[in-house]
Amino acid sequence: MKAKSPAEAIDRQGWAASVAEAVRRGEVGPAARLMRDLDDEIPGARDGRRALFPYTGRAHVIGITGAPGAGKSTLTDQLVAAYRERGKTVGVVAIDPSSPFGGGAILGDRIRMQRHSTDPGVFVRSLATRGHLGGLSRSTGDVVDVMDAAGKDVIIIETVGVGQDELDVMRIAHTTVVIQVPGLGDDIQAIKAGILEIANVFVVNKADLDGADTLVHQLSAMLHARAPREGMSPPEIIKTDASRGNGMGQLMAAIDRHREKVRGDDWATRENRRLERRFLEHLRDVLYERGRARLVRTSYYDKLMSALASRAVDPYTAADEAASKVLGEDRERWKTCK
Ligand SMILES: Nc1nc2c(ncn2[C@@H]2O[C@H](COP(=O)(O)OP(=O)(O)O)[C@@H](O)[C@H]2O)c(=O)[nH]1
Ligand SMILES: [Mg+2]
Repeated sequence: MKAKSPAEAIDRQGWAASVAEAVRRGEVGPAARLMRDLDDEIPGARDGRRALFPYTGRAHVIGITGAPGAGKSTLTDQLVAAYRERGKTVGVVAIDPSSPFGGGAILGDRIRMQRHSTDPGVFVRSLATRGHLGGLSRSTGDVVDVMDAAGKDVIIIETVGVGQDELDVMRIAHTTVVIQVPGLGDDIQAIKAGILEIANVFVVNKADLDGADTLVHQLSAMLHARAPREGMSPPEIIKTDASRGNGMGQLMAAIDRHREKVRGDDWATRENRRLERRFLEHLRDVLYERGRARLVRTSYYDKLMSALASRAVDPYTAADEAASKVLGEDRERWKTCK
């Protein structure tokens, strides 16, 4: 980026402060624009994010995951309604399986969410999975921060239900809800190992269909068979029929109980660890981007690539040496080429 003149810098700070103020007052336009600019990685949006950050950390963030078709959107919509009835304001981050130009699934979700669109207590934002590494969790974290600073009490993240990005995204949530549905045969096998580790509440949705009780029993047996983590009771299992809104009260109560549990003694430590993890994720990206940019411009890089091509060096040694070079470590370590 070009160096900014002092006047420009002051301007930008002034702009960021006014955006932050508008977002905190709950103005929808500035919040929506900031979310969009952060998702598009517009450099100026970072100033807005910086100005907002001190006002984040209040909302309870709920992640909802489960296979496509399990009823995540239906359940999210019902939860929004139920929280609104309790007077809570809600943000929804819907992670979209298709490109922004796609159709189908998103359109259905939009129509479903429509009934909340005129409610100032609800903010819905969808994010496209563009398949970029780490980008999804960054965008999700950014959007959650903006909604949090805007004063939303509860923020629900609805994920796609497939892919590795999923786990990173779910780590942003304080309470992770994993949805299972009966009738998929050997469903338990379909639970991803990582998801099991991060599930705080299980929902057996479509409880109106056959096999719901069997699934509850299977899940319960599986959860009790696992070695319990220090002082943690196994996740609760709640039956819902999201299409009719049944079970929402029980689900909210289970989420509340989990919330109370995590807001206990270790809350500050956990939150600090969460922030550290987020910092380290970005550090990884930033170091890689900058290091790579710095490296590829050098003649050293060309030499290293030639050495690699002739198999004089293996990719691991080459990467190790290149890292030493970028980090300005001892020249002795650049054994392959100088
Ligand atoms: N029978 C039944 N169908 C449901 C229930 N919840 C959702 N559905 C239906 O399942 C389909 C997929 O729901 P959707 O919320 O889009 O799933 P998502 O892909 O996980 O977001 C839709 O046709 C819903 O109407 C339920 O509790 N019972
Ligand atoms: Mg959906």
